[in-house]
Amino acid sequence: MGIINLTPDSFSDGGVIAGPAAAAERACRMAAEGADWLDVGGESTRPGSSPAPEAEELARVLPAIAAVRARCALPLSIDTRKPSVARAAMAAGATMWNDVGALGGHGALETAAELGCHVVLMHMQGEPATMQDQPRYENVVGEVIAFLDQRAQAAMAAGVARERIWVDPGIGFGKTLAHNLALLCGLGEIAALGFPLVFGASRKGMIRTIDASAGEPGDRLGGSIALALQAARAGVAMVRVHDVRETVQALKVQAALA
Ligand code: HH2
Repeated sequence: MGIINLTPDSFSDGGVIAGPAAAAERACRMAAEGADWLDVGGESTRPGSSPAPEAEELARVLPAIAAVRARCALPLSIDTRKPSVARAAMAAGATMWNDVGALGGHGALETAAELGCHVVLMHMQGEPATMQDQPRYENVVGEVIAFLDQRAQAAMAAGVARERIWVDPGIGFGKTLAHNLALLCGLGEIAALGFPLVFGASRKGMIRTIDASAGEPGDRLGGSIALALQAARAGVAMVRVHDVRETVQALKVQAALA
């Protein structure tokens, strides 16, 4: 899954994709590089970020989705916590709702059921503004599994079809390095819930915590690929990445070695 951020403030690529034409250009490139899905986002959820106003988020993502749709046939996901944005994105051609809030927002479950789209339910402890202040768990893998299970059950009870549900442990969302590493080791247990797993660690801060020389997010390609390969070995169905070409190449080589 290739990331297309239309945000001025995303942690790694804020402001890089400046509008619909640039989004379509990036989408075509990612399609040629081997992406299977594209995830369009108009609100940063990096640690310390503030929510984007709805009108702003819509103005960022809708023209971009239309421009991407016009040039590229790949299925599109919308990365949003707002039901209104998800609804508008589906009307514009997206077919997946990637919600870092796991459909916890007001009316989100009902909207997802009504839209009939794929949903990604992601685990986050706290809110982006403060989630990295002091993340705490007794048993991070167990707590993430219990949360994802509860959200999947709630989605199904609201009418979301089981086969449309994906789950994601939410690397870096209210987690220390130790928590993230424990989740990587626990991916097999999370997969045992029976839903396909999405995994996103591309360019994230855990790589800098391991390698202090990787201060800039753009300097974290090696770590991003190492994490994507480990996730794929553990059975993850989809890795969410900024660097599609390099990740696809690494995954192909790993598959050939198996
Ligand atoms: N990570 C980010 C955003 N959305 N969605 C899922 N399902 N899983 C993730 O790990 C995930 C996500 C954060 O990364 P990015 O979009 O690059 O940054 P920002 O939130 O600053 O726009």
